[in-house]
Amino acid sequence: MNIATPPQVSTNTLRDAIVRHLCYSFGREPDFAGLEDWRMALSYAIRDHIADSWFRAAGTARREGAKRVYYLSMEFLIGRLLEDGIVNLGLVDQAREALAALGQDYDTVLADEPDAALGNGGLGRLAACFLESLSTLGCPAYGYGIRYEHGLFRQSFQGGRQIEAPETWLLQRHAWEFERPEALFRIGFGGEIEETGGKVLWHPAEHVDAEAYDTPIVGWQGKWANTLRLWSAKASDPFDLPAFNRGDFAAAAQPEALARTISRVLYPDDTTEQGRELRLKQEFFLVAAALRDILARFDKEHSDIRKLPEKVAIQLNDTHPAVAGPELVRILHDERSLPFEEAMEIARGCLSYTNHTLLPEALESWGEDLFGGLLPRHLQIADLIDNAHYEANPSRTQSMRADHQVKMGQLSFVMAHKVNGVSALHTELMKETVFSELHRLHPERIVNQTNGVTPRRWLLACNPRLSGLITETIGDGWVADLERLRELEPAIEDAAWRERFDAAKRANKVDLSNWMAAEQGVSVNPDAMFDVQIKRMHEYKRQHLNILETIALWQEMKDAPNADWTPRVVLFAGKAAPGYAFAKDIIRLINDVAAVLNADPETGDKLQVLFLPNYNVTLAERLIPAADLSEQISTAGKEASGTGNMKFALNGAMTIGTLDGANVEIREHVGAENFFLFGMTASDVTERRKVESHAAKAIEADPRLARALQAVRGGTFSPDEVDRYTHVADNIAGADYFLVASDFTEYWRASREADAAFRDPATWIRKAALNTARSGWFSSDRTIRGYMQDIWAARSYLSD
Ligand code: F58
Repeated sequence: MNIATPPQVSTNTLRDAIVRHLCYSFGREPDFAGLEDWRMALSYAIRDHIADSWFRAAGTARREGAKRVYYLSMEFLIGRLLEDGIVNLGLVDQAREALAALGQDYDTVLADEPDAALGNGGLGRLAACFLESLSTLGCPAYGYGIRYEHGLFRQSFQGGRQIEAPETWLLQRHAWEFERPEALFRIGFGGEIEETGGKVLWHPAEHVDAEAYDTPIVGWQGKWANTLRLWSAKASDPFDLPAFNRGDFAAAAQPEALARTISRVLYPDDTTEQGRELRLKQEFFLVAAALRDILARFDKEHSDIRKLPEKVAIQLNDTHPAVAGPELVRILHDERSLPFEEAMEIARGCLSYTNHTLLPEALESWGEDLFGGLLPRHLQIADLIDNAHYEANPSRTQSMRADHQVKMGQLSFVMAHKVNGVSALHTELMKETVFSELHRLHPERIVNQTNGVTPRRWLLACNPRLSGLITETIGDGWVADLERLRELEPAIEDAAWRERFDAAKRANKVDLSNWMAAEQGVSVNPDAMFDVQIKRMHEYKRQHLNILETIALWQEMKDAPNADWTPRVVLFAGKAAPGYAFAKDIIRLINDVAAVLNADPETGDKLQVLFLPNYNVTLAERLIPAADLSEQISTAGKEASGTGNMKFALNGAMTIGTLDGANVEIREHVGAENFFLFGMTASDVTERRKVESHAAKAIEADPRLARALQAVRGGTFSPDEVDRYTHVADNIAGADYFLVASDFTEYWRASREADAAFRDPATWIRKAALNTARSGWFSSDRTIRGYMQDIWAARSYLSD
């Protein structure tokens, strides 16, 4: 099947389309148009081309009766879409020129788009990269998620403390979605089970409607586009007329308000118990709507439900959509009358599950009262699944239904034909820890699919200087075949080429410095090493290790201010879950340290610290191309993969990191000599935890660490409240579960190695460039090919 590349679009054609949309889609004459009008008009002009490719792709999939991949995820962290669309259609020059001809600045117009933050972090961003790769590869697929009215909260700082405000991406006009009032499903909750004549019927007590909104996601060169279908909750019976007639207007509007709560807000990764019921409702809402939609599409094209696994692959993005197992069995058994065993087999043939964490607190489990109250039939089915699994595997000792809980990880495992981890190390640890028994019983089920990132957004679009240089050197084949970056290696041996590589990095750093001066009022030295840690705030990610080392460095600088220090700008960004007090304290500590260090006349030109507020996809796109050093310093065994680590390496930053997650594979690819390794391995970590007073011993052995901790404890950074950080120092010196103290000395050593390397630009630039040249394997195209082959048995409908 050959799908033609879309026709080339000239600047004039695009300009006319923009004006046409401005006038006739938005009713605005060019002379009176504001920035948002221009952004919307350009988006619509681009969207027209995406839609053409979308229709062609859907037509091909229908005609061919193609197997579809369905990616079920509670999160899609898509960020802005306009630049993505323009870049993938190859229309950057035309769009820039068309806008210029209309008196508008391309970058300003693009920057007007809200950043859709429908995700917490890596898991949600991975889902977005996967959609783009699925389209690039021409694999027929749908992403299914929830159309949250409010995405991840907006973060600001007051007195250094995190303040959360609601995120309102839908308040600005959004160009990309198509409302589908005809794709509407009624979703039930609660109620009773009735057993009559050997049949079981579920009579829910409460109903909510799920309405679809479709966003096309276009792949590289516009050859294919898939659909992101997000569900919005509406009241089945929106208006209580009797209440209105009684004059009780608040009660009359209540059904609508209650129903909408389900898709009102994205759950932040939180440690609190509150709102657990609503979260489960959201999960079932997504799953039930998606499965009904999937089956409706299947029924249109095929008649034998037993063929479902041949035509439908459903990927569960973590356990959040795990109730898809029982729900699919319920539909097949209760509604379509298949025998229970067969229903289970068919469901398993369709389902597969990705695990993203081994942290015990993040493995979902639901109390049976809550679960059974909301989903009474699903609780029964979970028991039936568990019993069937036990009967088939009598040596089993652990049940997914122990302790009055429904354990979603185990349920997902049992209901999936494949279960995957997201890096080689993580997958091995899955086999050894959380899923050890299930792995023994089903040794063929766990497979690895190391994460990847889309090179279109994370190199081509976000770093035009570097991607321009790459294309000039090796042509543009790398964009769809990222491993071709290896072809850069001969050029890297050429000093003149290295200078150009360095000039691109330096210009990116100047851009970032200017932006920080304008936005944060802080001016930094663009010749300093830009040392960047950007990710969710979590103890296992150890931002506190980074700030402790920075404090120790500052103290040494003050001891010898005239020594030959490598100037550093230490940049942080990341949000803490609103209920995660310790993570919020670390943010405040970093801000307090920044205030003291940045004001120190003795060291201010050599060491600066900045915590940039409201980390999101757009900020990542700004920071990553400008980074010299990428901080990937999690406690070994805790970071499932990481994907930021890949983006940095791809953009020519060196990593300082532990042997955790995909760092292990990044180091193997870029070469050990081009990676600053430090710290304990996952098995060292297990051993070290057994050592009595391990933190105290580490502190005793390292006076630098002792002094830095003392400064934190003694109020050096909180003179107005001396004991503000006592508990942080106590934590590190005490239980120190994440082994900050025990890894400190090695981290310090590796940081000084990085300093020394940075002082030798010729060597540094070569190493940085080799990181780019050897990161091609971390493309999400490679990851998706792996899923297509090993998990989904899905194929591409493109051939070139
Ligand atoms: C992340 N998980 C992993 N979870 O931490 C990271 O190592 C990995 O690279 C990435 O997934 C992709 O595989 C993650 O982002 C969440 O954000 C959850 C969202 C729902 C609540 C619990 C956290």
